[in-house]
Amino acid sequence: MGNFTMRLRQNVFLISLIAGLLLWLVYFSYASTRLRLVYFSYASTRLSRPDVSTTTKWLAPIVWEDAFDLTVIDNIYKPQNITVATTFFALGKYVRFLKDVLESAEQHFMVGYRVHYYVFTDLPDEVPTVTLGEGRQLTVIKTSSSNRWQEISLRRMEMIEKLIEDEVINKADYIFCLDVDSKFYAHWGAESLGDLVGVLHAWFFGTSRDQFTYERRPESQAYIPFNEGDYYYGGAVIGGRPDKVLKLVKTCRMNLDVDRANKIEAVWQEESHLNKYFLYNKPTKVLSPEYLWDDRKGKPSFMKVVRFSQVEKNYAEIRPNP
Ligand code: UD2
Repeated sequence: MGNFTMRLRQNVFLISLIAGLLLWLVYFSYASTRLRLVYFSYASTRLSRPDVSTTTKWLAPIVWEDAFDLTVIDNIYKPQNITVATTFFALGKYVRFLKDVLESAEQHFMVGYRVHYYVFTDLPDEVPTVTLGEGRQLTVIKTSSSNRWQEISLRRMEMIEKLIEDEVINKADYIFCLDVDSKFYAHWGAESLGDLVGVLHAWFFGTSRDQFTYERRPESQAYIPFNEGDYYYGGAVIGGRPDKVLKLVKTCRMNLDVDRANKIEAVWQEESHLNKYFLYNKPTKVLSPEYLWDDRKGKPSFMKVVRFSQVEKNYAEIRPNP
């Protein structure tokens, strides 16, 4: 009887030992696979752009090629069936830019997503017919022009404000407001979406803060002193959730109104007011200059891709005033 109990105990001990070892092996292989996965995803998304900064000081992403995984991003946004409103202003001779910008947008901009273009123009009959993909539509909004290009540019704020309040707030999930004298050259997709989105101006990327062309006169509502400022943002790209962009354009429009009453126009019109707004209301996502390059500019090594770029234009010929 004593022998039988001892053997039973030995067997139970051996079985427990083997089961424990097996469990430990299963756990070890699971944990190491996880570790490897975590390591590789870290290496492929975080370490692939050591040449540029991929976050701001307030930890907003700065979007660069090879710093995001589009498959993961599309898996987030595609099931949501989102609509992206997109505005272009084409007043006077700027109507000639519409064909290229719209055709190239159909090739590269938010492909696979619903897009609703809103084209503001004083020349509706000259809006070109562009074949739009599935889920994409275009609305023309007749708008009065001005004999000053500065006025045309800055009045976009109040017109976007009205458009969002009247329509976009109920119909779209995101909005982008883009300069029309531009062209898409490569993919621009859901990686650009965020609550409040700004773009780094190609000509000021990498320059010191003192060289930024912020409004420097304290009399203007757009005033930024020399010791302040994060980046110089381009006025050609504003984006985000409609309610966030509404707050931005409304604030800028009100500050433009105050400036007008005080007979002062900021050095870069609404772009100066936009820079002031972003200083105190930080964008939640910042697009690198890949999203606003300039055809006249060479391509430094950090620019792995040009997605959207200003086309060359003869300012004297195309603008209504010098
Ligand atoms: C810069 C900004 C622009 C705006 C402007 C303010 C960039 C790359 N560009 O561009 O966004 O902030 O400074 O001064 O950041 N427009 C017309 N008809 C006209 C004149 C202008 O439709 O006769 C519209 C058009 O949508 C154009 C926009 O206003 O894209 C801005 O005008 P611009 O491109 O001539 O201004 P620019 O190049 O100085």
